[in-house]
Amino acid sequence: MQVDISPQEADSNVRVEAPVVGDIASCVSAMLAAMGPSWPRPPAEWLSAIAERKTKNVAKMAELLAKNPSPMSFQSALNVVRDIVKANPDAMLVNEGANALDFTRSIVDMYQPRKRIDVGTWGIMGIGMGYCVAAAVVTGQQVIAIEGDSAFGFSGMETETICRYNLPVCVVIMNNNGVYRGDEKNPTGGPDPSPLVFVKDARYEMLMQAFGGVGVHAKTPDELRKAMEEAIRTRRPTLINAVIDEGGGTESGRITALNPAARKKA
Ligand SMILES: Cc1ncc(C[n+]2csc(CCOP(=O)(O)OP(=O)(O)O)c2C)c(N)n1
Ligand SMILES: [Mg+2]
Repeated sequence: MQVDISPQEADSNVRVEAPVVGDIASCVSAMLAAMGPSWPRPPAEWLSAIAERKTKNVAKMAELLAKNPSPMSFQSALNVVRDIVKANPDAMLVNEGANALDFTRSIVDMYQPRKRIDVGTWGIMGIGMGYCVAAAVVTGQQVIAIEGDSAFGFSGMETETICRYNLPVCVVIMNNNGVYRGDEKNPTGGPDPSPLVFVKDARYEMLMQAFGGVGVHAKTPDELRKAMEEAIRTRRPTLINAVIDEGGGTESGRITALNPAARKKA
């Protein structure tokens, strides 16, 4: 069963047996009303097993969010973003990347509908800066973009557009020096870097400074928090280069395992 506000989404990636089109709260209310009060409850054992797993996961995540490692982990940086979004529920949240996407999806809560725009089902990199420009112009609200460093690169020149129109956009780059992580080795043993890694410690914030916006190099959660608060207070175009542990990510979706040749080698 898939509940979606957009009918085109049903069957878009896997076959859906029961597409339900509508706002999810209205759909659930309608289903509950149709089921009536005599619907048998699921077994208590199953419900408590799920509750137990949930409590364990929440506790594990709370522990990771509270840690303060140097360099920052995705979790310690996103703990800050989570607080800032909570304090600014009217802001639009834009999100793209791999780990930078997956972790943000699971850590940063939303408080109002239609405030979150990300790469969607197909994970298309490059939408981020265009979304920022459009969201700022259409809504007039503050925009917060959480970007992987690779994802940002697909449309990073739009920082010029953001500055040209002086849009209230705060871009936070989760800079782990590459795609998934920044410590991959060239598998052929040659002198070139692995295709997954970028120039170490690239100073992306200078790109925003080049066009007259604010650029911040943030190495701690405190620096990140201060810079995000300042961006929202001033509504100035801002790019925060958040330095993340280059070994802290994983290959998103474990796609190598889907490659039959790679599986044979393993
Ligand atoms: C248009 C497009 N090209 C390529 C990809 C493949 N791809 C998926 S995620 C990703 C980048 C992930 O790196 P980054 O944004 O730095 O995220 P990280 O995992 O490092 O946080 C790429 C290139 C894609 N999804 N879309
Ligand atoms: Mg990255």
